[in-house]
Amino acid sequence: MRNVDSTLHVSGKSKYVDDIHEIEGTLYAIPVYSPIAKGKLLSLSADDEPDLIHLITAKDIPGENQIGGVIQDQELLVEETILYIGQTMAIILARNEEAAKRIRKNIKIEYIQEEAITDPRVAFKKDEIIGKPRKFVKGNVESTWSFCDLIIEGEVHIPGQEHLYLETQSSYALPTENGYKIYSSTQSPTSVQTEISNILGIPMHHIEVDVQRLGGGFGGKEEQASIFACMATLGAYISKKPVKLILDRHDDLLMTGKRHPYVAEYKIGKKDRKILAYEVIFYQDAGAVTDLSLAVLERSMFHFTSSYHIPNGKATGYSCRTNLPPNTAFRGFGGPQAMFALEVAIDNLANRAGFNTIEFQKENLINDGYEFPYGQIAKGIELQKAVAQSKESMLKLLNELTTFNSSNRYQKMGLAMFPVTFGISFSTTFLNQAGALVHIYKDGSIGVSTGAVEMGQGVNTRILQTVKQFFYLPKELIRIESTNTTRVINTSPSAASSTHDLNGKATLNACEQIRDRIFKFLDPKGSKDIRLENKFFIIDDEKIPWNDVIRDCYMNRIDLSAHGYYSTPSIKYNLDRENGHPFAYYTTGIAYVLAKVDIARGTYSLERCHIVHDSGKLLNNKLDIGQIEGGLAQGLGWLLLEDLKYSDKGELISNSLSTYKVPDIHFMPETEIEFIGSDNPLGLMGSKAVGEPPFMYGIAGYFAILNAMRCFKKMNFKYPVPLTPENIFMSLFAPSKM
Ligand code: LUZ
Ligand code: MOS
Repeated sequence: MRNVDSTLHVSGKSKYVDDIHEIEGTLYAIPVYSPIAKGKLLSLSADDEPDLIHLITAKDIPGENQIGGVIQDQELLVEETILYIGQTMAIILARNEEAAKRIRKNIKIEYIQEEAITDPRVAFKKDEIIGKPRKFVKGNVESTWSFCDLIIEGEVHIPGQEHLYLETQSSYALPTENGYKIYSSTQSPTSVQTEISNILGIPMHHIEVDVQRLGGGFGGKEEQASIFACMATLGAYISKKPVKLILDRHDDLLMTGKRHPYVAEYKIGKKDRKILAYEVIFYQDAGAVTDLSLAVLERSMFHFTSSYHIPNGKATGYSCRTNLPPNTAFRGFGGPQAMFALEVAIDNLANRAGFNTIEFQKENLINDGYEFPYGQIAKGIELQKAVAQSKESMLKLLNELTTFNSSNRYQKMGLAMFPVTFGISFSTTFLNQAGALVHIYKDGSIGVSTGAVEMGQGVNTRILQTVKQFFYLPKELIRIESTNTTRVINTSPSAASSTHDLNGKATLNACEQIRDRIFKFLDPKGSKDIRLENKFFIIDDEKIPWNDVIRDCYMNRIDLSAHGYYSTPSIKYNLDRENGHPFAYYTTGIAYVLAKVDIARGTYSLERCHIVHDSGKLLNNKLDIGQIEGGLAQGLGWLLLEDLKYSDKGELISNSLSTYKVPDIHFMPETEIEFIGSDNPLGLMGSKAVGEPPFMYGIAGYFAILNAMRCFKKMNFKYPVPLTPENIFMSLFAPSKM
């Protein structure tokens, strides 16, 4: 089935926050943010002018000037202490956007500037650490080093990444009779509701948050959308008028946090052809406040052994406070950083040993039964199957490479493989719950509400399909409603690749309740054989149309509406012992990328990509392919193109799309995707979560290029990121300057 939104999207009819019809008298809010990364705010003032309704500062906040979903350590508006460039100090409330921007230009700010920290290891040395350090141990690395025949140590600089959702942070807040209704471009309607409740000092039931869809989220709207929704609602509280706040691209790039950059220090050792021990220290650049950094770091810890059999492993993780915008969730959520660190270590080790890296990788993959350092036993790991299934394709790629490289001196091809094992569930156990509300109207049509937010990933299509298959109905009879906090409450963010599992299963639970009531009405004694089939109920041998049965149920006062609920069974985690079963299951797969580098110029093209991916029982292969291709593009962009740069004053230098390059269609390799198709009872209709895992296939692109460079010149690289033509060229011809 096609994505139900596709026709709306291509015809321009999909509604985003900025498309909502504005109520007359709507005011416009824009943030005034700090131009310095650290210091003290002394004063702030705006010229009087008729279009300025109010300059909102911390003093105007009726509740607590505190936000933060995990740790409340962030002021919505700076009172005195400035922590990063882009931090909001005040909000201009004006009659329109133009006026708001004009007023902002003339704002007078007085401050005292202090020296900023922009390097996580400098923060670490100054003891600027958020939360408790994490330590995961398996076996005993210390006593194993002496058994190794080769040990390598090094450090990896792992880059951050801008989300670049097409729709910038957006909210529209309307005062209602007894509270507020907020349209927000958020992955987490309940977080928006919670934060506003705190800022305004009013209970949650006075706040209604509604989300139709997002123009992309990628994690950037899991936590940080709340900030902007709070600002708009604060404006509505002060003015008693509807208030709109839509960031322009420049403000959005500057104010919002990114994927966390990490520095990783590693040591890895092997004996013969087996990895014996791996030790890593992660210095996470959290930015200035906690945001989701500790949860992101936790996922890095869970994935520090990636897809590899590490008999002795040790990881230490520090979340380091710097004076950059608070870094936040981003597709993969700390997983990519940890996996890239280990992949660099393995690549380095294999190359020093003179091994074929792909062979070495394959010989060290995990299987079912492997115990992860946090105690969960691997199950449903299909890596070996993926290797076997891709054998011929891989030989074809190798053949193409060999032929090309033997006849070209200054252009070289390189091939690399990357295996993905990604744990599915929120690592924060309590978030693994969801609700749904299913209505069957008396004409037989169905309305479904869940906590799931549609952000382009196709969750509405999957839920629609689930209901369609459950009741054997055509898709026209089913409508997926907006996500609204008065219909489905206490929603977890649409995140962690788990949205359709959790919300789909809650929907099924509601459907089952209604079906059972209908069946009981049709057959009170339970003696008949009842089935559903193509818009009909089959009762013994009698066929009654769906609509007739529904009307009959209504006339006989049968409740045709149900609230459904789902919470993932069997997951648990003990933080003190760093041990448990945090994930419902794992999504696995492997990717090969073939790249071609023009040695003399440093330019390259990604030629081909072959992916074997386990999506469980396929629920919708088009959506899955969309997620895999999109994830791959984003992962390739992360390590190859996207050069996120801050100055040592904490100022974003790559602050526009002329200085921050993202992949386009021409950048992408020709991609073939094969599925494995295992069964997975913990996924929706036997499927497996697919949102985040494919992001990490992009790592194969990075090593494909390095391997092409090595085909020209045998050398040890310093693993530059991103692997731009400049960096390739310098690595080859001026390595000492890298
Ligand atoms: N958000 C979260 C996530 O709160 N916990 C997680 O484990 C997670 N994983 C991926 C993406 N978002
Ligand atoms: Mo996410 S990084 O699953 O919002």
